[in-house]
Amino acid sequence: VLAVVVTVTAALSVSAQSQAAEPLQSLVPVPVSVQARTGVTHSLTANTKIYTAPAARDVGNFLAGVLRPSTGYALPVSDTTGTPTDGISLLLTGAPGSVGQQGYQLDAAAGAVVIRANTSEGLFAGVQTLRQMLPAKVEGTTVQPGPWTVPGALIVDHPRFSYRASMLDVARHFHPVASVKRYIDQLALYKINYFHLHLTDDQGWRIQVDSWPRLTTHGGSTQVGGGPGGYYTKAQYSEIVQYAAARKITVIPEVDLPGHTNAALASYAELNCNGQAPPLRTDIEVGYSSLCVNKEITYQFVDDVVREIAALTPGPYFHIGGDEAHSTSDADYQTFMNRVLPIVKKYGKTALGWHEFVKTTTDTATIPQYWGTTTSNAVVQAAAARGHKVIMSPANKAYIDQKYNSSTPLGLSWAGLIEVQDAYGWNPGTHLSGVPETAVLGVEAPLWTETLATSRDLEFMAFPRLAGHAELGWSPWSTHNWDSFKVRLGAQGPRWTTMGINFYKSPQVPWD
Ligand code: TNX
Repeated sequence: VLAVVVTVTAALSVSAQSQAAEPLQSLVPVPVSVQARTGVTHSLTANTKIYTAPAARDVGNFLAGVLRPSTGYALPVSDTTGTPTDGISLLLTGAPGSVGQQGYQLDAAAGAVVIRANTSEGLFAGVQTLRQMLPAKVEGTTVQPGPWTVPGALIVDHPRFSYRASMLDVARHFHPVASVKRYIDQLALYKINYFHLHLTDDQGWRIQVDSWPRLTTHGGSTQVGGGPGGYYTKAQYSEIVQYAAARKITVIPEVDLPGHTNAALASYAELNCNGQAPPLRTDIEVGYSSLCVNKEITYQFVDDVVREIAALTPGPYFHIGGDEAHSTSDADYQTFMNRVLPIVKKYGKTALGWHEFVKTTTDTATIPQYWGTTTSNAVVQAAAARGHKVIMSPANKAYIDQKYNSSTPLGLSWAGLIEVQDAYGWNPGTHLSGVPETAVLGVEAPLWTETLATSRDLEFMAFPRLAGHAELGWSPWSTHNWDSFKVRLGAQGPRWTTMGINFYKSPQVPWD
């Protein structure tokens, strides 16, 4: 009995003590360096002002947009060219060199919070850290009682990899613009800076192409399970691109070719080798469809599609798919890519593709996305040796559409059951033999939607694993530690609850 009493007392005093320091120990992704200013705090008040370098006004407005609803404060945003001694400043001067193009320094002192970076992207990353230093209720959409206290600290931080992404499949189940924006908001929380949009597949074509209108009017008219499907108009796609850009996220459109094309083949008979349009498909088979490699119209089609979508896409990348082309012969696949990769280049974009496409090219500007389940892959290893950068999405680790365990109600399981610790337990810089860290562009977590129809479904599969992949992409490997991560992850729970995120309450995580 005595022992129990002592233990409880100790536990209470630890948690009481850790109240003030807690946010600094709860950051995801964990920063490169955090020095607590012991005994120092900074409080937001009704008089707090936000000051920004003129070129970072948008980041200041974003921060004000996060803080105003819950604090109820006015938080006026104004330009500064100096170093204010009050409020929150977002400055493009004076950052240490180590923060590079995407990192930041955050100095929280009693008088002022000052974030410095070399770019507005860096400031935006610093703002995400500041959000996590405030109480979880700061994420509320209605006025909450304070106090709004930030622990005193000096944080210097930058990412391990420049590319940190998630993919959303809007083809298997269509996800409307509002759902896509909601997901983009969630990516921004964890410093993810690319959003890969899987726009086409066997079950649906989701982006308007003026020169081939039936792609959407017919090819977009259904989805897995036979529901009504849908598609984005060009204006809606641009709205998504702009919304992401305001969160320092670059959109990468994917048009999956030459397989995964039943929706296109069903929309235009002339794209089929036999001249006959197949019916639309609402099942989840893969590997049965292929564009007709030996018809010239196929390349007119690809040219039109790439031209129209590239014109709406300010980012540097265009993803051409290339996966599971099981009904395209190897020779045809080679012929097809030899024609298609130059089209992507002609419209000013760098080609990304699922890793198998890289066997067809020696252009080291192109980027394979590894999605296999083994730790050695000859095609990708050879590409890395030639000088290609590789995106790491090993399906048995990074696929956030896979079930957590055998009773997970949503998701698939072909790549394995992936609990939170499994998702976190790999090193992108050593995972694939012959693909050293220097050859890795970054990490991407794909969210396929054969079984996912709503935002609640997306969230249940993405959270909490997405936060782990974000940390694998951002934080130095020297900080990698499951016991530390699971506690920091548990501290995200109240934030997600406040934001209405439907997350999986994994028993592996000590949820706050
Ligand atoms: C494989 S991964 C696919 C997708 C499926 C996914 C489901 C890849 C490049 N292709 O077509 O949606 O598995 O997990």
